[in-house]
Amino acid sequence: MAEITVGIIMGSQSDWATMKKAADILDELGVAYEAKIVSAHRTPDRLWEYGKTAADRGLKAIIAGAGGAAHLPGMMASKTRVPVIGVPVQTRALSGVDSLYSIVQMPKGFPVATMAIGEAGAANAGLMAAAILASGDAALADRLDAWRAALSASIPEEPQDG
Ligand code: RP5
Repeated sequence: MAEITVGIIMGSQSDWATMKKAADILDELGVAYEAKIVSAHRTPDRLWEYGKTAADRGLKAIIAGAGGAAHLPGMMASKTRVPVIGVPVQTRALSGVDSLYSIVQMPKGFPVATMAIGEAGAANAGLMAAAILASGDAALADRLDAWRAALSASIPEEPQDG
């Protein structure tokens, strides 16, 4: 079985519908990952343990999604040197602007690579994790190049009616 190099973590089961878009991309690109519920507020000890062991377990990127007062990506970045890619989950009350601001405004020293709000951000997080891994994995680099070329090829030159 392929070594797990990407961790997808999220604050709640309710985030999975969004975060699955990251998992789908990793599946398409043949990247092994794990998906876990790790809440900054509800399971802080789980968060700490995950961050403490992430590098030694061989993780090369962590995709962290949360909504509202979304502290998970930033707290994870404070606990591990493994690059953290943050996904602001869209909320009902503030449409995810709360999540975005919570994730993007990190103080100097502990960066979180922050994606767009919602499903597009989650999919891009998968692509970003793959791009990080591709710098040391030629076969994955080829698969990522092919994925990007296929996307470009799927865009028509002219708009169609209807
Ligand atoms: C955050 O609160 C989670 O990341 C989720 O986006 C949000 C709502 O969680 P639930 O109340 O649906 O569990 O911690």
